[in-house]
Amino acid sequence: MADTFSLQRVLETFRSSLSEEKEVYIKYYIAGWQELVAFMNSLGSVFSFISKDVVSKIQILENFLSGENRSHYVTIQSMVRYELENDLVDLTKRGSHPESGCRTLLRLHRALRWLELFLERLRTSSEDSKTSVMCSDAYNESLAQHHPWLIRKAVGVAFCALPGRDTFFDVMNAGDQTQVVALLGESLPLIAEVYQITEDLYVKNNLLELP
Ligand code: 1PW
Repeated sequence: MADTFSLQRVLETFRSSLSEEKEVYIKYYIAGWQELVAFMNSLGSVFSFISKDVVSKIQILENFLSGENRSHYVTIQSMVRYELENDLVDLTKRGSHPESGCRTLLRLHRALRWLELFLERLRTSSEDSKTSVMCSDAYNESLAQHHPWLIRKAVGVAFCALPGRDTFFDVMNAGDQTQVVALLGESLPLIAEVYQITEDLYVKNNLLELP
């Protein structure tokens, strides 16, 4: 992973994450998140508490990917099957498996929805739109419902410190605004598809409320 963010690379990693059978490769899913962390870090230190949590979630999943049971952690589908069949998930309250792959990935999955909503707003925004408003609208519509008051407050403060729309487009490193908008138009359906496949899997297995 390079230090500078590139929207193009995010697109490529999410594209690589879908198998022909429409399963989601965990390796590329977290690679996509690593790119997004680089992006958050380029936005300044107010985002560091947000990226820290994402980094620790990525780390938990990476440990599974390189651990002795790694053959079960190739796709999100195989992970869910394996962890459920072997009682490795705390289903109703936190117990002996507080850091299962299923509950860890669920946190990233919820955040991905926020990202999707935000990027869609950015794509269709006009020059006078405010990034902080787009960010918090997307957040309130998605992730906020899963966060306690204190986190919602802290996230709100971070959003206020976001750079303006022009800077945002620059940081994406994908050419002028027209090109960024085009690339967003291309990448959003992919992110949405990865999100929806994961969502359907979690619904089917009744995993959307994992503690
Ligand atoms: C501008 C681009 C940024 C894109 C990334 C957005 C990610 C937003 C994640 C917000 C994290 C806020 C601080 C941490 C909260 C955790 O309590 C929470 N984690 C997440 C990812 O929502 C829940 O994890 P937990 O406490 O149940 O382990």
